[in-house]
Amino acid sequence: MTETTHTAPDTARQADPFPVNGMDAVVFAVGNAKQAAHYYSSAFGMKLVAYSGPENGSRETASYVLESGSARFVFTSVIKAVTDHGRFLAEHVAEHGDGVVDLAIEVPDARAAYAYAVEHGATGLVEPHDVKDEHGTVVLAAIATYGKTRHTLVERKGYEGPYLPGYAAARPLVAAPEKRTFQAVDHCVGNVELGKMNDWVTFYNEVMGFTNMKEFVGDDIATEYSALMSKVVADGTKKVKFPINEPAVAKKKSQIDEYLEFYGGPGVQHIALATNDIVTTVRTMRAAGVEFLDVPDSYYDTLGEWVGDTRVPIDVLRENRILADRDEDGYLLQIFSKPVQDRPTVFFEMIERHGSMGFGKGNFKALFEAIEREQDKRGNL
Ligand code: TYF
Ligand code: FE
Repeated sequence: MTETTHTAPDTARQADPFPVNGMDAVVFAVGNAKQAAHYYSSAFGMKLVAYSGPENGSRETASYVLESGSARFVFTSVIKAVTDHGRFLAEHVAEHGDGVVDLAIEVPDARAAYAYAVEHGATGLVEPHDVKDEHGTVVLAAIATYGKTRHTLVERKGYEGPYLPGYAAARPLVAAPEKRTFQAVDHCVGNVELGKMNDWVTFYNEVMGFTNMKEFVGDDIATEYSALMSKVVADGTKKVKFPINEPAVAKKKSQIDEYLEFYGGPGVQHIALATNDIVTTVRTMRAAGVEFLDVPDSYYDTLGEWVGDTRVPIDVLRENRILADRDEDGYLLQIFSKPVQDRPTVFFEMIERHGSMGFGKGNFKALFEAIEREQDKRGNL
């Protein structure tokens, strides 16, 4: 974790209206957190580090905290709802299936961040407050974003416990993979309703001072093949990147409409995870049963003509169905999982960046056609 001091802020930080340290955690509400913790351990190579449940004083919920590098996922299930929080989580799972309830952001000053956000139009959900245990004190606050998703603002103040007060350290569930499967959250994507993308982009501009990245999928491309529009906002240091998608009208039902229908409203669509060895990552995850989207072989027949030299030879990309894209800053390698629950909602992206700050625009056609083939299998014609 990066150390921040209040005494000697650098100029970039002074200029940043909403400084962030990075993503703190992606929090999922799920039907069976015990089994989710096992899946993300065995298939995503994550390590269980903390637990909160009836054994240590949490009678209402069980939560498992898993890490891989700087990435942290929390899986929470309701054991017996007794408070509004428990009822919220139980209803969330009933209505949306397994999904993301919180994209928690680590900030150097949660009180300042919350005040700035609320002054600039955010809906406050939890007022800033101290939470402490024998490992130290954290400050937590929360604001609402699209759908029922929230951003908890986490100020860690050098907190030394395994996650947050109330959590006890836990032992890994499975043996660690030989090589770390991924090391960070690269970006978190939200799907919002038709016509709402720009409102949410403006929300992040105003409420968090996030700026727009150049990656943009406009109408022209949307109507041709992609059936979605997308814009990306990021914090001043580009550590937190949030693409926002909305459906576009096309020949077939948009993949974003399919998500909105089955999720029951706006929410997190995919989490991209950064790896520095995507080939090993994909081989390991496939061997553990994770399914990835396939692209036609013809994608690889022409890839070499435009993508230039990549660390991984094209025949190895082909063998593993990994996509590649290049822009003026460099290139990236990426692959997309199929949805990781029965509903066609949340999925993952694995991404290896070499200079490129993009999101794989050159792959959108091949990728979206692959997604549409999956939609067709589900009878969505
Ligand atoms: O995050 C992104 O923008 C890329 C591209 O349904 C993308 O990963 C966009 C929409 C989508 C799948 C991938
Ligand atoms: Fe992505």
